[in-house]
Amino acid sequence: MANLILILGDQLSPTLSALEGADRESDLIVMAEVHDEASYTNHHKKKLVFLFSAMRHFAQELEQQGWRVQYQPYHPDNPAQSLEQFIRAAVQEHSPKRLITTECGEWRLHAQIRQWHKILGVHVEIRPDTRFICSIHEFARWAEGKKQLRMEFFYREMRKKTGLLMTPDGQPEGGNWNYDADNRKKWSGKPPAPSPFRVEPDDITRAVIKLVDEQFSEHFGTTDDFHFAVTAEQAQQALAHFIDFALPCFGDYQDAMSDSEDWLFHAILSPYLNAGLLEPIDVCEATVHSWHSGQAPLNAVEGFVRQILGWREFVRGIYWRLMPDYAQENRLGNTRKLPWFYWTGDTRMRCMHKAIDATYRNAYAHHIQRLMVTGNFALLVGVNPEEICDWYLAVYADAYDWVELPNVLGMVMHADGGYLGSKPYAASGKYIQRMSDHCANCHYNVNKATEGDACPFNALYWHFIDRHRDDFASNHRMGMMYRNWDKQNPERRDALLQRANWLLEHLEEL
Ligand code: FAD
Ligand code: DLZ
Repeated sequence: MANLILILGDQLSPTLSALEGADRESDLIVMAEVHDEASYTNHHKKKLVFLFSAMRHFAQELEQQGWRVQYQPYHPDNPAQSLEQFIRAAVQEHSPKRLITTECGEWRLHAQIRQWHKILGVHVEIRPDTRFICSIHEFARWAEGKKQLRMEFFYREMRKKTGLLMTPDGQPEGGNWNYDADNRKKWSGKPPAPSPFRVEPDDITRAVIKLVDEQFSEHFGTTDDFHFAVTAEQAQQALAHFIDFALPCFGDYQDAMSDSEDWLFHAILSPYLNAGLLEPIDVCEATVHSWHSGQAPLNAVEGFVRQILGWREFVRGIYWRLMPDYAQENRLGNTRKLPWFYWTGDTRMRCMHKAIDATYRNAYAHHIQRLMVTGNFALLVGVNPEEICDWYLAVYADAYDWVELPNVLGMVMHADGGYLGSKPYAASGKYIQRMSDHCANCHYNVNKATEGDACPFNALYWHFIDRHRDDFASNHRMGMMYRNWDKQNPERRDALLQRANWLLEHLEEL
């Protein structure tokens, strides 16, 4: 036999580099659902259903296209409980010339695969993941010598490289690189938010739902109402649905939160992008096309393209540049345990309850919920970065280490000392009030700060500012916060710190 080609659960793309030049007759594609990958974190049940079902559909499509595929469905008694055991058995059975794979998205697994040539006695060829717009090497060249990295400058380079939203003479369309100033509207219920794209589970998905309910019953979340796309064709339909119904308002309400709507005008495409059912460049091009055809405004399309061409590529570059040391960073010295209500949603803080409850039901929360609600709270109370990172890795259908870690450790927790972001996204309840209608339905009063029924975010915000003076007072983007803090009279400051200390001691009761 010629080669074994390993395709991982998030590599479900016909364009995968591991498949380039492969021979359908002599090469064998291997894919496996294994216990170790399904349980290295408390993966949400819907994430497991999505990934196993998408893997099974992809294997079936490959076979229909004439590829030879060896596929291991999950069973608790499988002899191979890890990818390494599975590949060992495949190597023994087929004696391939080489094992070919595409670089994987997690340091943990990457480190294992890099040892396989020694342990398994097979030549292992690891190819670059060409689905990303910026390669690991290209990013490293861009980042070389810079003390801090700024997404905005990287994004401009990517705009120039791809020509997306660029005029023929090399200028940004509309004259600006960024239209964020137009993208901060509160949503008051109008225009109505579209329903998310839905696919009813087919036989394969129903079998996987049963499997996950039986074998992973202890995992977070629910399989109820599973409606994600599980094939590339369906993911394309999800993209078309987004462009038709949500993209025109994506920019305006990008930062909004709602007490009654889980998805608002977001794309809900990250699980598909990250598993390979959609390619980032195709998604960007499709949305730019909708601007050219007058279907969506520039602020929406530019804002959306920036998320994928900018943020998505940027965080991946940072991950591979700084791992494995990055995962150990804790520059703010946080030690607090993750409050238990992150797993139950059982808290009277309405915004937290809503974000966690949506996460439990959907394996999804939109960016602002992740950043400014659950993330902001973890930052303000000083949760240990490892614990909060593990929570984010577990609970979202789109979560993989390469994208989750920089977002949580860098963007939310500022644990990398500001390498990824110039200032922490710390905010009081006022921000949540400005961007949502949660506060009107909350047990706590957002207009109070020191009283027993005051919004916890308020005093906790000032406690964060006070306790991190040495870290942030000289940051010019934080100067105003420190001036505001110092301006308050000493009694008020004491009362705020007392309230915050009480809250920190009673977090589980909030
Ligand atoms: P939209 O809001 O419609 O955005 C469009 C696309 O842009 C997304 O599908 C995604 O591919 C990309 N994108 C947007 N923001 C980011 C970003 N900051 N980093 C990378 N890609 C981005 N995204 C993940 O894919 N996986 C994660 O594990 C993940 N963890 C996050 C944790 C935290 C604390 C925060 C603040 C953000 C995280 N993000 C993560 C980024 C972002 O929240 C999700 O990509 C987005 O919510 C997915 O929903 P959507 O497809 O509706 O996105
Ligand atoms: C996330 C995940 C899960 C839950 N299960 C599998 C699996 O059974 N088999 C597999 O090949 N991959 C799985 N994955 C994805 C990997 O854990 C890992 O996150 C990615 O392959 C990194 O690129």
